[in-house]
Amino acid sequence: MCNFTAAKLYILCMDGLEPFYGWTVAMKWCLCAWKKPMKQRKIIHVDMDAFYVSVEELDDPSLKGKPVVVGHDGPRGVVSTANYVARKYGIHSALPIAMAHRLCPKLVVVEPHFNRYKEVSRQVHEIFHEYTDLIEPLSLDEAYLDVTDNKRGMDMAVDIAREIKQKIRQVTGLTASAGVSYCKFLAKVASDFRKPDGLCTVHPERALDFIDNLKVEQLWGVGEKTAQHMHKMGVFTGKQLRGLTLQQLTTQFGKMGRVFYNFARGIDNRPVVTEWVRKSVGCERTYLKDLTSQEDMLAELDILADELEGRLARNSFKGRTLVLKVKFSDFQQTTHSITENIVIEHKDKIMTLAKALLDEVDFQQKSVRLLGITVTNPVEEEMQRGPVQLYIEWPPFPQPDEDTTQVT
Ligand code: TTP
Ligand code: MG
Repeated sequence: MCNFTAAKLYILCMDGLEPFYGWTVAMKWCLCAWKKPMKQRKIIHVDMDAFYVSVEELDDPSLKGKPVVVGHDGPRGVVSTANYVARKYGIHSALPIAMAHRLCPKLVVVEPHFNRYKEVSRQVHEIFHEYTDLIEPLSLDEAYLDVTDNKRGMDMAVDIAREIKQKIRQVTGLTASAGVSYCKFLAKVASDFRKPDGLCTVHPERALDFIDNLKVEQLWGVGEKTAQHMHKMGVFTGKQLRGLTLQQLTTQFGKMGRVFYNFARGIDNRPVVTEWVRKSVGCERTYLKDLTSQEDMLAELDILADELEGRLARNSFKGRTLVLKVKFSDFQQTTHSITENIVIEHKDKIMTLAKALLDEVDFQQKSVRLLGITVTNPVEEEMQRGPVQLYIEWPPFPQPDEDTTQVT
């Protein structure tokens, strides 16, 4: 990307900040860009294919070719992941195992072996480290790699991605899919594009065409609720999203509106963050028997609040927002949140807020299978231990707060 274009993009991204701050930083950055050519970033997103279940097939080859899921085979069990044979029957992660059995009577259910998954994940990370130390793990089977300045001095990120895939196969016997682009969101979408065993590159010049054809659901931060909201506005694709003004988007989606505005234009300057920053602490329980009375729910919330207080203390986590998650017997779920001026750390406070949030829930006479409470919205000092940023200091990136409740 030429410096001038990059500078323009930067200013575009800054325009919601305090005008003085935004322009001062932008001018400083322009001067730096003038002196020093800015490299376009090269990001790879690697995602193992049907991870848990592929490890199980590796360890028990008799499973190969059969429809298999990993999960606890009980009335309350849910599918952790399904192999590609089972997916043909419409079986997917988070589906109740009982329903999966109905969709595919020959289904094999395997109990999870988390230590094995961790071991394989470590092997995969050793391979990543042969190329770069700028690795952001998203889960055991997924990570972003910034390979702009890689250890091998390789020019083409796609060559690195190809080598990494080959090595993963040699070392672990498993396949991974990889996406390559100049930013995280496009690399992630690309890794999903040709799964399994896929490799897909989104070149900067092709980014807008690629985005045009994406469904809004494929954008980072667009969960079910936001997608429905967009659909109601007649927006289904990246191209249609680009047709909305910044003001329209921020009016409808708050701070995430700016993120969507930028994504629709192929702008995503989130750095690859090597140091993990905790953004929430929470706990949840799925009940063996659905809860029907307010009294039972409060009793369970009391237990959760106790546990949450302990977890907050153990993690030295200080946050100001409490999120209540309620999953109903029909698997619909709702989240309600409340933000305080002070840090939420003690059980009494948690319970007062949780009760108030429970009062807001519209149960529609449904019983409850899961309750969860989470403290999010970390206070500044927590964030300051923060992420390692690359190249330039960007303004803080807003988090999606509407759809996603992170329960850790
Ligand atoms: P994913 O990468 O989402 O799924 P996957 O690797 O099984 O399949 P894909 O080929 O589509 O990438 O998740 C990685 C692992 O995380 C998955 O193997 C099991 C676990 N997991 C759960 O336990 N519950 C879930 O709801 C999801 C989505 C994943
Ligand atoms: Mg995966």
